[in-house]
Amino acid sequence: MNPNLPHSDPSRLAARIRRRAVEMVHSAAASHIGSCLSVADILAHLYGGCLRVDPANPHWPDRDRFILSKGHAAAVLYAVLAERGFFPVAMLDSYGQDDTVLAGHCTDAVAGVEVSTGSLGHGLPIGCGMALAAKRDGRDYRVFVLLGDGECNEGSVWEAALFARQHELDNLVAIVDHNKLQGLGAVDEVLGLQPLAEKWRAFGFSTVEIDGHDHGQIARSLANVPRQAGRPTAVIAHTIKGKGVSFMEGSLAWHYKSPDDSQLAQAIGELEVAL
Ligand SMILES: Cc1ncc(C[n+]2csc(CCOP(=O)(O)OP(=O)(O)O)c2C)c(N)n1
Repeated sequence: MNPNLPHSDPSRLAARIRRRAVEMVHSAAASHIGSCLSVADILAHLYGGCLRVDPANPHWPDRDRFILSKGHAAAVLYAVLAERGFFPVAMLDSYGQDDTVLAGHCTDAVAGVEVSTGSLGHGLPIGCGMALAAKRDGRDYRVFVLLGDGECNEGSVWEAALFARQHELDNLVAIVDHNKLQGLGAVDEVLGLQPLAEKWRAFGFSTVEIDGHDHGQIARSLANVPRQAGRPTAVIAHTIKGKGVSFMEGSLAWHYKSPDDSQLAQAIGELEVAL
């Protein structure tokens, strides 16, 4: 890899997409910045080298598929796609504005976005279909689905998990962004999921728990897929909602709040990355 490209260094790429997401959400006066920041490190690894994708040919049939099932974190996905060269970074300025394709929830009108998401609970079922299609077509692409932990309250997630094991979809990886908060409260209080990793194991997934902000652990967890022949993989990534901006970290309010001008300045200062 060329070390001068931002995607060659996942920690640098993560910082850049955090900053871009904060700026986008600020200028659009939009929500979900906490949800964006918790997955920035994971996205930086996926698009920094893990995924087999070609930005010049986003519909390449043998590409790995990625679905951001928690589609409300669209800003940070658009940021990483732009950094990776799927479309010009200047387009990010239109996020959340009138007449843009960069809608507040993921839309497949954007180059590199596989599936429009935002209604929670749909990404894993769709990912199962893609993974099954790969098997039936004799193709070796993998399918990665990033879900929220609150999203795991949706029954469709667990129906899809049953399906994945039954069909031995070892080309499927479910990554759960386990930031312990959802929109209106703590996951444990709204509808608890513990023991979460044990549940995925019980559903037949080869399951690993990681620190979702530790670059070594993220890289290792994504490097060897499948972990076990015949079994889908689950990566339970322990994360912090709002990670990287002190006053947003672990704060429920930043699910919906948008930073004002002085909060934007403080966030940019803390992220310590020039664009
Ligand atoms: C089917 C459905 N129900 C409700 C919502 C509203 N909603 C948007 S984000 C959110 C919380 C999601 O929490 P989590 O999956 O933990 O993601 P996080 O924001 O913490 O990353 C909810 C309930 C939705 N988008 N879709």
